[in-house]
Amino acid sequence: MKYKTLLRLASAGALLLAGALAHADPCKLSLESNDQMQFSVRELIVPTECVEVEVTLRHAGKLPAKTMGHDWVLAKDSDMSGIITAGLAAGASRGYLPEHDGRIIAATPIVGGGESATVKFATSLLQAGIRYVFFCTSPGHATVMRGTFLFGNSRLVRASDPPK
Ligand SMILES: [Cu+2]
Repeated sequence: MKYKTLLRLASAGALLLAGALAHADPCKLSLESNDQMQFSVRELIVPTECVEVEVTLRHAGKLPAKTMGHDWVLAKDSDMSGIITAGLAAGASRGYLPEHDGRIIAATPIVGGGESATVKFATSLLQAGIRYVFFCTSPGHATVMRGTFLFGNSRLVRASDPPK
């Protein structure tokens, strides 16, 4: 009796897993931010097969954009501090993002608690093997709200696999 129940549970679990995998599109990424000034991931990886990437940033917190707003900005490592400085100069009314700044590869608008925003961009803007960074341009946030964005870096993907 007990054994049978266990079997049924196991097959239900397998079905759920298969469903999740079938829906997972490696070209569509999502991450969360919160009231503690954090992103939910430190690294995002996109396979080189993706022609277009879609990134969705969700704010899982409760604080409004005015006090704890977050955005998701993608750029080259070497451009990050320049973009943040220009974003500060642009100010809150422009969402702490400089307008028409060629250094910005992709950016979402700023979101507050309970909101989300999505940005789509072509991977033709990216070079394989270059280390990109993503970060938040709200004042002071990028010191903690930042991570690495990799476009098809299989060597690094393998390095994170469990050792055999
Ligand atoms: Cu932020």
